[in-house]
This record gives sequence, C-alpha cells and structure tokens, in this order.
Amino acid sequence: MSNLYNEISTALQRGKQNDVKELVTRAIEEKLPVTEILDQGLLAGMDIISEQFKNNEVYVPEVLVAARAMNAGAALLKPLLEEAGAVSHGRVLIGTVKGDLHDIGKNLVRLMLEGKGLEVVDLGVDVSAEQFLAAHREQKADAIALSALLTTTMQEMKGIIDTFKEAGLREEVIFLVGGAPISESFKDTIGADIYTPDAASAAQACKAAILAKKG
Ligand code: B1M
Repeated sequence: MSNLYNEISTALQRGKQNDVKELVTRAIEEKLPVTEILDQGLLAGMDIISEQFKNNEVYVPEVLVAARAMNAGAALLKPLLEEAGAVSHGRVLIGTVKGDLHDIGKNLVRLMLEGKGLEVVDLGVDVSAEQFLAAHREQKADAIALSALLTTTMQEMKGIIDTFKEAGLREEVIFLVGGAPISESFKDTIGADIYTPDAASAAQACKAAILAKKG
C-alpha cells in the first residue's frame, strides 16, 4: 500500500483539510487508482475517526473537521470519477432526509452515481418530503436516492415515499435507500425499491434499474 494513503488517512483524522487536499492532489498526480485513494486513504481515515467517536475517544468538533476534510478530498476525486461516464443515462435526486445532517455517505453516493454517467441533483441535508416532491415535479427524476444515518430520522424515508404515493407519482421513480441504520428488511417495510450497503453498489444498482425501466 502506498505511504501516501496513510498520510491522507492521518491528515483526515486530524482534520487538516489543506493537508488532505495537498496529499490527494499528489496521489492524483502520481496516477494512483482513484478508488484506492478513496478507500485506502479517505475512507480508511474516516473509519478510524468513526470508531473513536463511537468509543467516546473523540467528540463532535473533531468529527466535524474530519468530515470537512473528507468532503474536500472527495471533491478533488469527482472529475476523475466522472470521466468514466460522460453520457447521461438518467437523472437522480439525492438528499439526506429531514432532521439529519450527515452528508459524507450521501456525497459518496453522489460521486459514484456521477461516475456511472448519471446526472445528479443534490438537494443537500435535512431535506423534507415536500422538498423532494417539489424537486421531482421540476426536474422529472428517474430515481430518488435517500440517505439517513440516525435511527430517529430513518422513518422520514417512509414519509417521503408516502408523499409521492399520495401525489400519484410513486410509480414514476425508483426509490433507493441507504445509510448505516438501513437494511434490506427496512427497505421492504417502507416500500422502497433498492437498498444497498455502500455507495458503489448503490450507483451500480441505480443505473441498472433505470436502464431496465427505460427498456
Ligand atoms: Co453523527 N452519529 N451525530 N455526526 N456520526 C453517527 C451516525 C452515530 C452512529 C455515532 C455513534 O456511534 N454514536 C450516531 C447515531 C446513533 C443512532 O442513531 N443510532 C450519531 C449521532 C448520535 C449524532 C448526533 C445526534 C450527535 C450529537 O449531536 N450528540 C448528531 C446529529 C446531528 C444531525 O444529523 N441532526 C451527530 C452529528 C455528527 C457530526 C455533525 C459531528 C458528523 C457529521 C458530519 C457530516 O456528515 N458532514 C457526524 C459523524 C461524522 C458521524 C459518524 C462518526 C460517521 C458517519 C460517516 O460519515 N461515516 C457516525 C458513526 C458511524 O457511522 N460509525 C455518526 C462515513 C460514511 C462514508 O459512512 O454515512 O454510513 P456512511 O455511508 C456509507 C453507507 O452507510 C452507505 O454508503 C457509505 C459507504 O459507501 N450509504 C448509502 C449512505 N447513504 C447511502 C444511500 C444509499 C446507499 C448507501 O442509497 C441512496
């Protein structure tokens, strides 16, 4: 494994956003594989900080600066992931559900979807059912990707799907759900279409479902 990945991971854990950007830029210049920079550098660092947060070894401020460094590093990888698929195969609305401010996983899903040649409209975090519905009416999405990290906000996903049902628009879109507390059985309970545990498989499943639906 490249030493650079360790350096990226360490800088991310310390919340050193500028160092992360500099190291990721160097990794790109050295033509290291983009998925390795993401998995072995940025995500490896995020895994460590997540574990420390769970064990009360670090607190919200440390996690927040690490998260900002993660997002800054991932943004540099975006153009490289996009190069893989220049043609738009469909449009996806994405957002973290109402009451939930976690956006790292959602941003990764967005990057992967863009890497699969899908056009993504990112509604951000804390997005209500009404906002998803209004955005769909305006943008005519093929799929809607919902992320939730809290057990207290995951139920929002059902509310969003029900809002689309009430508007008579449920069948127009494919609903993808994911995030740490989400499971296959939860997906079935709320009537969503696709659950995947990670961003790469979400993008793969989303593209396949859109292409299948378009025939
Ligand atoms: Co929060 N937080 N947090 N937090 N935080 C968790 C989620 C928690 C599990 C930590 C813990 O161990 N106790 C816990 C939730 C407990 C629960 O609900 N059962 C928790 C809590 C309690 C809270 C607060 C309430 C803390 C407080 O204020 N006291 C608060 C809530 C704020 C709010 O949202 N209203 C809070 C705040 C924060 C920060 C702001 C400090 C920060 C978020 C910064 C940001 O996102 N910009 C933060 C973070 C970073 C975490 C942890 C440490 C890491 C989450 C993360 O980004 N992981 C997290 C602990 C953990 O998960 N182990 C924790 C890396 C990311 C790549 O993984 O998002 O899971 P993840 O995405 C994965 C998959 O889930 C999947 O793909 C990704 C991998 O490829 N995926 C999808 C995600 N979305 C998908 C969608 C898909 C498909 C796959 O299809 C559409």
